[in-house]
Amino acid sequence: MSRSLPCSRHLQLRAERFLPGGVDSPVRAFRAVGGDPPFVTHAEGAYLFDADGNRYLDFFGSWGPMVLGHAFPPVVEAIQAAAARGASFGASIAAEADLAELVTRCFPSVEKLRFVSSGTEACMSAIRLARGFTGRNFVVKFEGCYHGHSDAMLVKAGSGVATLGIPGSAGVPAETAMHTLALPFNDLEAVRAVFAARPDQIACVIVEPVVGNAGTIPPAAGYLQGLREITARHGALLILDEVMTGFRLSLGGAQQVYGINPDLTTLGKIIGGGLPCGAFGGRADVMEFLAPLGPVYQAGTLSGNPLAMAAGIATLRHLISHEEELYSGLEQTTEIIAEGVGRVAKEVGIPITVNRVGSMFTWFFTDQPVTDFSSAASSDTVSFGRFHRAMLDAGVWLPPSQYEAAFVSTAHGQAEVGKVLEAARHALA
Ligand code: KE4
Repeated sequence: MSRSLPCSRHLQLRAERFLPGGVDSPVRAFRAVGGDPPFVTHAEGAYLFDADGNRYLDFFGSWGPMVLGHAFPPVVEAIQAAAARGASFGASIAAEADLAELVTRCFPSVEKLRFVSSGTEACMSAIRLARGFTGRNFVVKFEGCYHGHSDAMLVKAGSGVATLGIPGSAGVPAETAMHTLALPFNDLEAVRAVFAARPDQIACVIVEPVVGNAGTIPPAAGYLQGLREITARHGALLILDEVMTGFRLSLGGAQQVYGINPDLTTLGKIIGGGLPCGAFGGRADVMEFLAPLGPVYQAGTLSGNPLAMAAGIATLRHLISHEEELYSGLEQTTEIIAEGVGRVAKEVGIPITVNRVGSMFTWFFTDQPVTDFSSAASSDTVSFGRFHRAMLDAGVWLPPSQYEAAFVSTAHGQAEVGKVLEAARHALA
């Protein structure tokens, strides 16, 4: 290894020989903020450690799963014990129903569910199920919401509200994109218009109940209730994509916080305790359209994987048994951090809009309120990139994009609050 290069730089160059961009998921490449991504060697609690011996306070938490912090002992022990019994069987195990029972206890709208290996699989499968159950082809999603990388979800808005979606990525055929209608978030009129334009043609509406993938954007008052009423009136299914918000905003996710009863829910991230796991579930009459009971096919070699089930069970058991103080603690710590940095920015004349729901938040570098993707896009991403780099140099690792949510874990305590506020004072000065 060349002495002059930092280890992470050397590892990046090596990774680029085998992996496009040196990464297995694009956002990790730091293209939106510039500079080299540190290579992590290990993590513990609220901290990540890189190949050059640097320690970072972690505010992206593996993009959501690590709500209990890294290497949480009960989860580590559960994974180790499961691994000693064999990693995967491709056969039924009791732990699948054990975790499913915990999920249905936390999400009363989920009468039946199926485990998959990622949030993408959960959303892709839920959409196929909605189309199979209703016999309709069109799907409504919202700009700025991300539901994984299946073709039907990599679509951007056509010119008008009811116009056909257009591919949002190379490799997505127009014939696929045309059945996805992308509307502005927090705009119920647009939803009413698209149902009026396409009566009896829309299978489902899928939405992040609190958007995390445009940065954090809460639903306007009455918005989610409006989606529920409109979809029910038109016989379309409402799918809440709670891959990020599930077990994050409360034990019952956003649907518990906002009192919404969706037809289907997708889950991921926290449900696997850091291991590959997703799930989709909801009304039993809809779920029973799935093979082997019904005509909608869906399958997966590692679905219900023993190690992922063990990690998820250990995680959910801890969240359930410490619910009250755990979620109020996350709320308080996150408010102090998110609003505290907002105040520091205001003191030095830098406009930042702070959007926060529970323990997910975003500092938007704009003086406008951020209520949908177009207002999020008014942010000064160059300033955000400079802020990100300055915070990283100060040992605070924020998600490397203005359009991502930051997360606080139960491992973030008073010392971590002091550290991030101090780092922000220097970074924003
Ligand atoms: P995965 O396939 O990445 O497990 O889940 C897709 C997904 C679905 N729904 C929501 C609401 C999500 O936030 C995600 C994944 N989120 C991104 C972070 N914004 C994953 C990080 C990445 O792409 O590397």
